[in-house]
Amino acid sequence: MLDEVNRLIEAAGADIGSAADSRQLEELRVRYLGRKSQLRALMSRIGTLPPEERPAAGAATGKAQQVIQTALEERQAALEQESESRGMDVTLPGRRRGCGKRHLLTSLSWELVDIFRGMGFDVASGPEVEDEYHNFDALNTPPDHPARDLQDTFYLRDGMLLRTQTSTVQIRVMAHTAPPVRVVAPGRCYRKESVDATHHFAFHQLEGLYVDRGVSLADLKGTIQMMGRQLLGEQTRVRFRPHFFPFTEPSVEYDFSCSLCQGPDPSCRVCKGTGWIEVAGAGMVDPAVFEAVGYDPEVYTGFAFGMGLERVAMIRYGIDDIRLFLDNDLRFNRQF
Ligand code: 2NL
Repeated sequence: MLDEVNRLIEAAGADIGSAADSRQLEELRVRYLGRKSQLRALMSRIGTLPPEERPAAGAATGKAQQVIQTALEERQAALEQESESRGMDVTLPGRRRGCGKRHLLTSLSWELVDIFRGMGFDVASGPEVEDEYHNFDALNTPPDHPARDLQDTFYLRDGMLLRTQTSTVQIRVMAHTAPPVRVVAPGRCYRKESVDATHHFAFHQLEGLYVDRGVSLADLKGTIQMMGRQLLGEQTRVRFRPHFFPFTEPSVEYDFSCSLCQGPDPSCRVCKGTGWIEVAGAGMVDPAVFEAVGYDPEVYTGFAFGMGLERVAMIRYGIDDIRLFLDNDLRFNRQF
């Protein structure tokens, strides 16, 4: 019997020592100490032994129970320590969380807003879902104007549409503010365009408006000049070319001198050898627009200008595909 107990202790010790986790340990506890264990069987056989052998057998089985119990506890403690050191090293540096940043168009818009704030302009915003009055009628755009075509504008239910320019915001500002007004309106606009490298159905604009007594085309030119210098550098020159918009008269398109080659360079990829970069349009607010918002065109004059933020960003950073702005590809977004 004593030999059997010793063999049992040895076997249990070996099994417990190689148990890989606490689930295996629990199985071993049941096997070696449970009600159906060999040890229990030995214990219940003690009564059948000759009386003089019983004390030694009782002591041996009791000792075996203790030894196995201790071995189980020690192994459990060892396993716990092992898994702690494997699972968590408190000296490791923390996992870095990706940090977001502003989108290129947002920072450009903020930069432009800052430039215009510096010249005394306020900032305004308004709804992207507009009505035909604010988007077209008040801007002197007649019902048969091609811009109103179903092909060019996203129309919604109940005479609503997605604004095609942020002039809608300035109309709203003028409708509830007496002149003088100096305001810029950055924001998203929509046009029903087929998407390609230079066109997108969703784009961003910044428009500006200055109304007061005696505002002239020279003020417009000075303001655009100032923007160009701050945006592209002190050496930037501006030029106006005649154009047409329904909401301004006269109307112009304005160009900046090329920020890359600083002059006509036949091989320049930004200005295509002309020395000038076409930016956007502007003009003197048409008297019909003033009448729509209740300003007296005999008393007040004003200039307005617009620009596409994508266009400005493409010029400044040499971006060749407008689709990149809204793709949300981090490889692009992270660069700015
Ligand atoms: C462009 C040209 C322009 C305006 C926008 C405007 C606004 C009011 C009255 C009159 Cl409330 N005009 N805005 C005027 C001329 C041009 O935008 O190239 N945009 C991207």
